[in-house]
This record gives sequence, C-alpha cells and structure tokens, in this order.
Amino acid sequence: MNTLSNTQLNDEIIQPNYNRTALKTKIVHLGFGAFHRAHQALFTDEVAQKSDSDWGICEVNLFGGEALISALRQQDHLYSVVEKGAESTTIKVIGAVTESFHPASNGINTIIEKMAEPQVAIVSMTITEKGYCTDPATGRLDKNNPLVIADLSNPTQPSSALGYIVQALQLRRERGQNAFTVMSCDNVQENGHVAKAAILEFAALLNVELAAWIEAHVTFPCTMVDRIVPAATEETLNEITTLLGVQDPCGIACEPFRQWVIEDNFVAGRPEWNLAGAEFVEDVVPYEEMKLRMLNGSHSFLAYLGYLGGYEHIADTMTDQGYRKAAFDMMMRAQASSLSMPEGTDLNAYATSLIDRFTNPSLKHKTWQIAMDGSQKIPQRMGSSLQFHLNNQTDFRWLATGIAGWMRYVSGVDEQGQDIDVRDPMVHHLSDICSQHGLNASVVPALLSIEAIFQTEIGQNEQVIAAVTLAYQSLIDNGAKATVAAL
Ligand code: NAI
Ligand code: CS2
Repeated sequence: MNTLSNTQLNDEIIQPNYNRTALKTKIVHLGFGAFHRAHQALFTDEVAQKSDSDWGICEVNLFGGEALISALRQQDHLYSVVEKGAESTTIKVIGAVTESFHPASNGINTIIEKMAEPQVAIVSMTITEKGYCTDPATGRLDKNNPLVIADLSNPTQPSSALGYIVQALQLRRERGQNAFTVMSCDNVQENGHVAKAAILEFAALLNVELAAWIEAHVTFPCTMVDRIVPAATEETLNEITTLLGVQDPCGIACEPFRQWVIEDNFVAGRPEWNLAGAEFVEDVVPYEEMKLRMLNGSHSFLAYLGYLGGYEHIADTMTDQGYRKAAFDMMMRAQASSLSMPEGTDLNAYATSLIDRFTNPSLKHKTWQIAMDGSQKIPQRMGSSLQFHLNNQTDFRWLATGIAGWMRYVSGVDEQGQDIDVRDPMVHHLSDICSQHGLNASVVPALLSIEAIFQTEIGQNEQVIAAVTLAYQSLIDNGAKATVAAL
C-alpha cells in the first residue's frame, strides 16, 4: 500500500531534512488531536530542521482517536500539515514523532511505563478543557467527576490524564528517578496552575508524600497557544491527497498564523522551541488572558450567535457586517478593556489581526465545533471579564449577549425549529433545565445558578440576570441576526 512513508514526494513539499533515527522520545504528549499536530509537533520538527535537536515525541490518545494512532504507525509516524492562507497554501511533512500509543490497542501499562522512562523530560497535553477534571468556574479538582472517582479507587489502571501522570510520577519516585515537566497546551486560563492544582489535589487524595514529592520536583509552566486548526473534514483530506500525491489520514489543515508563549520553567530541559518562533517569558498569564478573552471569547460569541443566525463557519459570520462589527466591539470594548497588559502591547492591532484571521475563507471552521463544551469555555472566556465590568460598573452587553446566545443554543432547538446536536460534558443537566423552561426567559436565572459554571458573584448578580434576560428575550423575539446587529 502506498503511504506517506514509502512514497517519493514532490520536492516542493517541505520534508524532514534531519536524521529521524537520531531522535529520542523525550516528550510524551497526551492528545494527538488536530491542534497538537499543527502546533507543538510542528514547532518541534522545525527545531530539528534548524539544529541538531534530538527531541522526539511519543503521541498518545487517551480518549478516542485510536484509528488516527493506528494510521500514524502505518506511515512511520510521518504526517502532513497544510497551512492555508487566504491566497496561498504550504504543505509540510512533520518528522518529529517517534512513537505512538493508545490504551485500547497497547494497554495502559505500556503508556505509563513510557512516561516513566528516564529520558522522558516533558509530558505535554492538549486534552481539551474537560480533560483536567476541574470545576470550570474555580479551576479546582472536581472530586465528583466520574473519571476522578474511578482513578482514585484504581490508581494503577487510570483513565484520566491526571491519573496517568500521577501514576507515572509515582513510578519515577519509587525508582529514584528525576521528575518530568508537565506542560499544558490547552486553552485554559492559567493552564499550568490549573494542571498543577488538579494533579496535586488528586495525588494528595492517594498519598500525601507523593503529592509533596510532586510539588517539590515537578514544574507546570503556563503556555499561551494559538493557531486556528479546525477539525479535519473529507474536503481537507482530499485536498491533502491531491497536494501530496498519496493519502494521509493524519493530515491536517490550519491557518498560516501561529503563536506560542511559554513560561521558561522546565525541570529536565526543553527543546529550543524559540528557533521555531516560540517566545520564552517569565509570566505568561497576561498573554493567556489576552488570547482567551479576545480571540476565544469572540470565537464563542460568534459560534453561538453565528450558528443560531444560520452561519455554518466563522468566515461566513465575517461576511455579515453586523457580526463583524459586534465581534470587534466584543474584543475591544468587552475584553481588551478588562486586561492589564505589559507596556507597548497594541490591543487594537491585535483585534484587527484577529478579524482578518477569522475572515480567512480557506478555513472551514465550523461554528458548531467551537460551540462544543460551552460549560467549560464560557467561564474563562467571558466570566472573568464580566466580573471586571461588574467591579467597574462598565458596559458588558456583548458578554451578556454571548452568554444569552449560549443559553439559547443549549436549548437544543435552532431558530427554524431543527434539533441542535449539543455536545457538552454537562449536556444532560443543561437540557433538563432547558426543557423545564422551554424557550422562555425564566431559563436565564436557572442556568446562571449552575455554580460549576457561574460563580455566585456573577450568577446571582441582579445586573447580570437583567442584562442576560434582555439579550435572551431579544434572541427569542427578533432572532440572532437582528440581536447582533442591534448591539
Ligand atoms: P480534537 O478534538 O482534535 O482532539 C482532542 C484531543 O483531546 C484528542 O487527542 C483526545 O484524545 C483528547 N481528549 C478528549 N477528551 C479527553 C479527556 N477527557 N482526557 C484526556 N484526553 C482527552 O481537538 P483539538 O482541535 O486538537 O483541540 C484540543 C485542545 O487544544 C482544545 O480543547 C484547546 O484547549 C487546544 N487548542 C486548540 C486549538 C484549535 O484551533 N484546534 C488552538 C489552540 C488550542
Ligand atoms: C476555538 C479554539 O474551538 C474553540 O473553542 O475557540 O480552538 C481556537 O480555534 C484556538 O484557540 C485558536 O488558537
């Protein structure tokens, strides 16, 4: 069978120019999803292209993605990334992956033993917001999470990322080895701090001495990650086949832009990701907040209100002047105003560049995809800035409309009366509440009372209840397009 690894590719395709057999598995990455393929793995590949780096990655999918791991193995762990700008396209073959595993095909122990190998210096993650098993409103471990309950009662056979990491660290401690760095690359506010708190709390419930060892030996750098990487579609995979001349089931398309800001705090070394454009800084938190509020906050706003308005993709919403203007105002008036950035940061230029990126017609980024897991996303994308506006008594109507859009969306019925396929770890709870109220504004205080999503200072605040109710009523009476245009 012709695969990426046994096919002679066209010279115009950027391919590994280094000796792949010299790479060592020094990173184990949990979450071989769309994003990691086009971000961390690509940066690591580029470092190997530009230096004598020996940093290789072992890819693991803990949930789903078994077929992807199997396909990756069949092509010698090579895969392609297509960068699609508005006018030009570049294709690269990534060579930085050395191994890959899935618990269903390789067993849990194989993965934990890999993480415990002494040369493994970093365990990194893109496991989605829900992978941290935390309460989204507070970022603390959710002890009622079924994965946490199961892993605490059977810690040597874990299923959650936390369980795997703690078990691997337990083995390393037992064997007198050094620790590894745990690096979160998820869109989670203060992702390193959240990972640290969840892992320490989880470990302490098993063994306080282990928790103390982890606290003393492991670091959890925060990172700000950015690149728009929509889920692969049949269309993008066909396009990749045409460009490569061979099928690549692991191929992924993304935008040309990429950014990675990393707190330089690694216990056992790290690749020189700066050679590929990453920035190492002392404090990432302001950059994370900027990106989460301005990019992701307006993305969620466009996802809920765009889907309701009949727009399938983010780029489609940008063709509607009402949405385009509202997204810019959301960025500048609701979000930028809530940030404290290092001197010299030009938030107006950042917002303008985000609108350009959202407009890229080559990227088919579905509003439905971004609308997923809203219970985990809304608190960090809109909650903190909402609190800022309450404290300062400033205008937060864009945030209220975004939250109302989410509430209208999770009702599960669109403006034409068609079902919406709502994906969310809290979907049952949300749909119970929505079905009690129907499409009635009384659902607003009921949803705002979910403390896992809205801290009481927000959820019980009369101004918030009134503003979200007003926006929700407008969505019912006038629909999403008119509500957004009236902002
Ligand atoms: P994806 O759906 O392609 O992959 C999701 C990955 O998460 C899979 O590897 C899956 O195995 C893993 N996963 C899901 N639930 C899990 C759980 N409970 N525990 C452990 N692993 C779990 O999604 P994609 O696009 O790769 O995004 C993943 C995350 O990367 C996002 O949630 C976000 O935090 C971050 N990210 C994504 C960007 C994008 O544009 N796609 C850009 C910036 C960050
Ligand atoms: C999106 C992000 O799916 C979502 O929720 O908002 O994945 C977004 O594409 C990235 O954060 C861009 O860096």
